[in-house]
Amino acid sequence: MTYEQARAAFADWGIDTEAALATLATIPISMHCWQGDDVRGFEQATGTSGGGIQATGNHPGRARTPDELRADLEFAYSLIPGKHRLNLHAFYLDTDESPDRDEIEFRHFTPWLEWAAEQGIKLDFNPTFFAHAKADDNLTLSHPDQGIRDFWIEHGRRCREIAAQMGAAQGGEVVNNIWVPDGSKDNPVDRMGARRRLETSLDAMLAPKHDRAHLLDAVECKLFGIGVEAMTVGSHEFYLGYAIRNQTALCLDMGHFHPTENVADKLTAVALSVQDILLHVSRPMRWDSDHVILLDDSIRAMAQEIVFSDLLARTRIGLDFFDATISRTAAWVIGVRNMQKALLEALLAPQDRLRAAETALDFTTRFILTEELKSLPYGAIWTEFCARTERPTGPGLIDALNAYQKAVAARG
Ligand code: RNT
Ligand code: ZN
Repeated sequence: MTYEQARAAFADWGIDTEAALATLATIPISMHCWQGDDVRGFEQATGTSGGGIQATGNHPGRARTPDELRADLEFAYSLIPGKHRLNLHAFYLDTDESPDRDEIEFRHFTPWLEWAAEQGIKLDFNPTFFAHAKADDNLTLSHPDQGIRDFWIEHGRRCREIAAQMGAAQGGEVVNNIWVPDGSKDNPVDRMGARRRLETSLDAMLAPKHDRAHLLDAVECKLFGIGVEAMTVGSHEFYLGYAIRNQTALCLDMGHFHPTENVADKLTAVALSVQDILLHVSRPMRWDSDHVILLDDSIRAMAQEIVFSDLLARTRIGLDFFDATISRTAAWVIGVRNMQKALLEALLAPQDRLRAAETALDFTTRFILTEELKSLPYGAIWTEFCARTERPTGPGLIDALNAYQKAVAARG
């Protein structure tokens, strides 16, 4: 089907495909750097991330240096329509020095800034509270030892400073997302103590004021992780309350809830109390497994909630998955494009009609509508979106992805 035919099919439903394409082109996705190297970072040549997060698989081609990672990113962005962001973790610093986490500075990230400016890509940032000897007990900001807490508070402060400087350099907001692995494998007896310590540490970390135009702090909750099955200190209730009290953004990671929970449903509920929302779009399979996102119902529901509830301006869309069993660049490309496809489908929905049926309690019509809409020619609109920005679809995409994978497979 040609674009013009598809356009007419949507016009029959009162939908303007040009308007949908124009909106889609303005939505940046913050692509996570850590899919490129299995969450290893550049502090040490080997090692695992710890903190209950783990990439599994040993596919050839992992980026081993900042230059390799940047080359992979450039390739990935070249296959993704639109301009997007890069979400950088602190342990991806690019420097000949070996600063500890409580010693990092803006200058350790200058090569990233320069590269991003060249590419026309804006950076987001994250302190790294894992993959470090002082995090081996899965305790950082809530550690009973004041010295360890102070170490991580200093790391967090420095990351906020770095993110704010990035924002100033880029001329806009940088999201700085705070996730700590803190928790307990077995039933703790002092949950309150741990939570009070986390709160006090976060308060100390967030005390220095930065220009809101350059820095948006976010906090990320979690239900559980491997090794912290009994309690996560920074649970959903903890951070929801914290974000409301302190006016930070709240990060909702789709893998951080019970598998039967509908994370898309949470968006509007928290939006009544929290101004800014960060998403970690992910795909949990039985646990927080961080599979590459599919164009599945959970992603569609999330996109629909953002669009239908008019939350585009208040929601920063970041991705969070890491799969080392397939081409890492293909994982990025397909993941980001899936998020865009889901947004496109939401933008192409006849909202007024759906709402009218619901308001009239005509659930039969709403049901018929949602099911009939599934057969509309979204693919032709997506292909047009890609064609206009000279991005391949179909066999051309497969060839490009496979050729790059072949070229990086020789990396040791
Ligand atoms: C871990 C969190 C967190 C990390 C990244 C690497 O469960 O989802 O966002 O995945 O910070
Ligand atoms: Zn996450």
